Amino acid sequence: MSSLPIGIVIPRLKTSQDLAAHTRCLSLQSAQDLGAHAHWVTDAEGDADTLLNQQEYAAYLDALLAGDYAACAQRVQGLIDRNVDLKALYVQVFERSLYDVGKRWERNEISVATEHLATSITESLLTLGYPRLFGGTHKPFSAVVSCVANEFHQLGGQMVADTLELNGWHGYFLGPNVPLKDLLGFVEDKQPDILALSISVFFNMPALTEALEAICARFPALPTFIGGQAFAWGGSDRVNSFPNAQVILSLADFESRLREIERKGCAG
Ligand code: B12
Repeated sequence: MSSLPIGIVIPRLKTSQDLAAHTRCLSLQSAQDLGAHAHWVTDAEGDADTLLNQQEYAAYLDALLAGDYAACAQRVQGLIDRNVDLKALYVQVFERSLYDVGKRWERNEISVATEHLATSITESLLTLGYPRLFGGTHKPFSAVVSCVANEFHQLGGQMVADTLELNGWHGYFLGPNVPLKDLLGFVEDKQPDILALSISVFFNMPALTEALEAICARFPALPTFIGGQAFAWGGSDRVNSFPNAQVILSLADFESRLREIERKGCAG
């Protein structure tokens, strides 16, 4: 633990007790997992108010929890009109608010119905950025994005697919709960440059491992990136041990990998 740059990765944890509490509640298994979790700690808590200040964010979250689509859409459209970075919008507003929704649901402060409503409003809000997202020209690169079998959390995967489009890649997003044999068949058919998998709940790790075994056997040269909140509970070492598989937790790091692949593709 002593080699972990805590001051850098978890800037918003104020005391060592905060850190201990987070570590306890998540049963983090390694420094790498803790570093991974820092992504969610920093994005979901604290005052990440680059796009929205605390007051604006609180108003947005209240509107989301109240099911007030128009108020949320007005706030988001205002940001899009200011030409903000869509990834920042995704992380600082959509991801952050859904993590806050999740916390309230976990504490029984809101019903499943309210959580579903907030999620469905957020899914609709993504489309406000689509005129900008799909307006550009495409590079000759493509990716398949999918949730593993039994994984129903699809917004992270959708954001990954949108990040591909933002970067001029063609993204095929298959959505939630994709059976392994169908995923393999689709990859065979499309021959993408990369595969990206999303996993949110830790109990789906066996499905992910099974998928990686099959993917490595059938497509040994296919770079496969895996991300999602499940890694806050561990598992990244196991996933990284597969050839060509790599855990990537943020959209920014994912973009860096796209750049690398573009460079290699152009050079080769
Ligand atoms: C909405 C929601 C649901 C919805 C999902 C609907 C939908 N259309 O997606 C439904 C109702 C289906 C659901 C079900 C369940 N859920 Co739920 N859910 C949520 C909630 C509130 C929001 C999820 C979300 O969209 N987040 C926002 C997205 C944008 O964040 P993200 O997925 O982390 O993605 C970001 C990054 O991780 C990254 N990323 C993600 N994937 C990838 C992939 C790559 C390659 C890369 C580079 C990056 C990347 O990019 C994104 C942007 O930064 C979360 C709370 C939370 N903390 O997220 C709980 C949460 C994920 N759910 C949870 C649970 C427990 C469940 C259930 C087990 C509940 C139950 N008892 O039935 C089931 C499991 C269903 C299943 N088999 O999958 C827990 C998971 C905890 C754990 N131990 O794993 C959470 C954290 C809630 C909590 N606080 O306890 N849920």
